[in-house]
Parts: sequence; C-alpha cells; structure tokens
Amino acid sequence: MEWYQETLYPDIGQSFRMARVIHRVKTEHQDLVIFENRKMGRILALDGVIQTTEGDEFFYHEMMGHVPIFAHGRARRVLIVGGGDGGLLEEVLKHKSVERVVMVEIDPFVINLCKKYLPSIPKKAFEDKRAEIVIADGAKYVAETSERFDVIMIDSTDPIGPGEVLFRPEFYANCKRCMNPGGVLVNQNGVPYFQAEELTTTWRRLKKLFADVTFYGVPVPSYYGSFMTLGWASLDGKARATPRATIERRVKAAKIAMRYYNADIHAGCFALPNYIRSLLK
Ligand code: AG3
Repeated sequence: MEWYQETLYPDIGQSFRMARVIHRVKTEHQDLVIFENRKMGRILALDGVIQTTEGDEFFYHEMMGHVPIFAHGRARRVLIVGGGDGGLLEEVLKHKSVERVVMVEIDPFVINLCKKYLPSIPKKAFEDKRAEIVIADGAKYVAETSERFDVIMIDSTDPIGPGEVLFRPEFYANCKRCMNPGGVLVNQNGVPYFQAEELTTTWRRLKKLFADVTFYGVPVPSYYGSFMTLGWASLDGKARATPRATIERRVKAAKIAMRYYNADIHAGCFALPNYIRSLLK
C-alpha cells in the first residue's frame, strides 16, 4: 500500500496509508486527492496538505462554526469563505436561528468531488434552502458584495496557493466592511508551533482593523503539530465577553448534537499556552 506524504513542511511531516485512491485531479487551482485510509476514513488533500478526514472533521468544523455563533447569540446571516467540503456549512446550518449562509468557494471541483466522494461530511447541507453557494474568488466577493453578515468564517487552506489572498490586509478590511455591528470573524490560522509567522502576521493585520483580536485553540488529530489556532476578530469585545452561563443556556436551547464543542470547551478555548502568548505582542 502506498503512503500519502504530506508536503507542508520541508523537514518534518506525516503520512497516511492509502488503502485506495478514490480520485486525483489537477484542477485549475490546485492538486486535489481524495483517498481512503483505514483509520481515518476518506481524506481530502489539496496541494500536499491534509484538509479534512471523515474521522476527525468534527474537531475543526465544530470549533470554527459553533464558537462564533454561540458567542454572538443572534447570528442570522453567515458568510463562509472557502469551505468547499461543506463540513463547516453543515455545522452552521444546525443553528435554526441562522437564516442565510453564503458560501464562496473558488474551486468547484472541491465541492463537486466532496459531494460525490465524501458525502458524510456535508450530509444534506448543500440542499438546504438557507444556503447559497457562490463559485468565486472570496477576496473579490468581499470587495464587491453589498450583503452584510453577522459572522464571517474563513475556512481556507494555508497561505500558499489559492488561499494566500485570504490572509492579506485588503481582504480583512473588506471582510470588516461586510460585517454588521457586533459581527465576528474567524479564520483558519494554522498550527502555530510550526507556523508561528502566520500567527504573528495575522495578529498584526487584524489588530489594525478590529478592537477585539485573539486566537482560540483546537487540537486536530490530522493536522500535524497538535494545537491549531483559529483567529478571532470583532468590532467590539461583546461576543467574546459573553458570560459562561449565557453560553451554556444558548447551547442547551440549540439542541445540537456535537462531538467536540460544549460550553466548557467554549469557555476554555481562548486560553492560550505561553509559547503562543509570547508571539502576540
Ligand atoms: N482547511 C484547513 C486546513 C489546514 C491545514 N493546515 C495545516 N495543517 N497547517 C480545512 C478545510 C476543512 N473544511
């Protein structure tokens, strides 16, 4: 059996045994592989980097989706940038209070192939009437749209290849332009033990635009290097300051089945280890 070797870092990495290659294609934007692994189930990799697996997709998608929505408390309109596998869309749509989700994905191949070969990840999300799927460059979308959102979630690849524009200052400024008062933005910000510069760059850029900027953590088993950080930015500090009891009440009322997220995790996830704190100066 062949191994899939991740190529994210030059000197260290991980590999997954490929029980079967399900699909492999060079799209206009990236090299896409979907394969089967006996431990993690089906896996999507883009440009040599593991993006999601059937086995552990819930860690990342639940944390990117539920933390900002429960903190916000009355999110009705959500923008997802990227997220072509539909796993995040599925988590967001579990909130009955969400009336509309726009998902802007640049690569239609990701959506179509995930729908076909990884259906357990989006489940029925793509058929939900509240979801609008736009095939476009997310950076261009936020520069041009007149829509406004309560929560913006940037479910991108790493800042190499097509995801690179989603880490630029102009992009963040345009996201801010599209946010309703009280809005929250979250983004995929890598594994800071290995990608410290990504963290510090995002920190500097978001700080220039938003009053409340921080990161919160989630250890995703299939992302090499343990603790991953998701970026958090909002125009005021209200959402993050939501009392624990309020979060608990909202979680209870939402009646959503979740495998990682709960109110205790919410309260604890903003606690950052010292090696990360010291990068945020
Ligand atoms: N996108 C984030 C993948 C990050 C991988 N990077 C890393 N291991 N440093 C996931 C897409 C899931 N919807």
